[in-house]
Amino acid sequence: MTRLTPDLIECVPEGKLALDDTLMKYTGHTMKSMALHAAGLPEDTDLSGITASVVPITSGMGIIGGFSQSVDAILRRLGIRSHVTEGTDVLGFSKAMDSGDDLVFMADDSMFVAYNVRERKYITNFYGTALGYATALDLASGGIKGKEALVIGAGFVGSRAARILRDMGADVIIADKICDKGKSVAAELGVRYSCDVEGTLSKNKNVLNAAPAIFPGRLIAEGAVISSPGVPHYYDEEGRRKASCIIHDPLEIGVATMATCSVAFFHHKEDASR
Ligand code: PYL
Repeated sequence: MTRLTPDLIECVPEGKLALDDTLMKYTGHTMKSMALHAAGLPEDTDLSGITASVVPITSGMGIIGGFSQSVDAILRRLGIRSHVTEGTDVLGFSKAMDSGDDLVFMADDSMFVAYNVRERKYITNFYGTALGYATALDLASGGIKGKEALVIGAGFVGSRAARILRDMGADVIIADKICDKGKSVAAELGVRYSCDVEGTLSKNKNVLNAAPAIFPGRLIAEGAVISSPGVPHYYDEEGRRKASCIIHDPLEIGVATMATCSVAFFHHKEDASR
């Protein structure tokens, strides 16, 4: 998992990334409606009755400047009544409990969770990001069911995205530069795998790039739909020209989908996978 840096998220609180414009153009949804759709909730669900605390966590490599504020801003953009706790770590968590808030968001160096206090269930950012970007690929591709979908990266997000796309009915191929990693995830999921990341990428028009890797435009298939949560994120001019769309943001789609999946626990009692 690539650790975010303040420069990557500095635009998030003001919503300057124009993510909604990109998503509306390629998926017909806003970030909010796509996240609600991903979680199986009505796209006009009113989230203003939901409260959330965001707890800054100082452990390990410590606070990322702007991280809690970005998460808070994304939740507010969904209509959730959110705030960043005054205290950090356990003090912050205790204040979140005392506030009676419905959801608690907190991240250390290894895990970022949204905890639904009343249902006592959590959603990870790995799952929220995988579901959010798989949903974006499904929508932007005009429906991924019955189509080939390449997942690059068999890590925490890629392996979950491959499972989700498989369950959406896609013909999934998973490719990782560490061949055995892709092979074992493919075996677990019952999908195909490839050890030739670049060769497979150049042949696929529906791609979810969950790898911390940059691919030259010569490898991008003409008209490719690229759903790209991976950080660092960069496509050269040739890649941007050849792709029919490239969907990326540093934090928003993952956090928004974590939030809607956490809210969905109030509606569906079954556990979402994490
Ligand atoms: C959740 C992000 C998405 C990509 N990489 C993950 C990351 O950077 N995780 C570390 C988050 C640390 C947050 C810090 C704070 O400010 O509370 N503990």
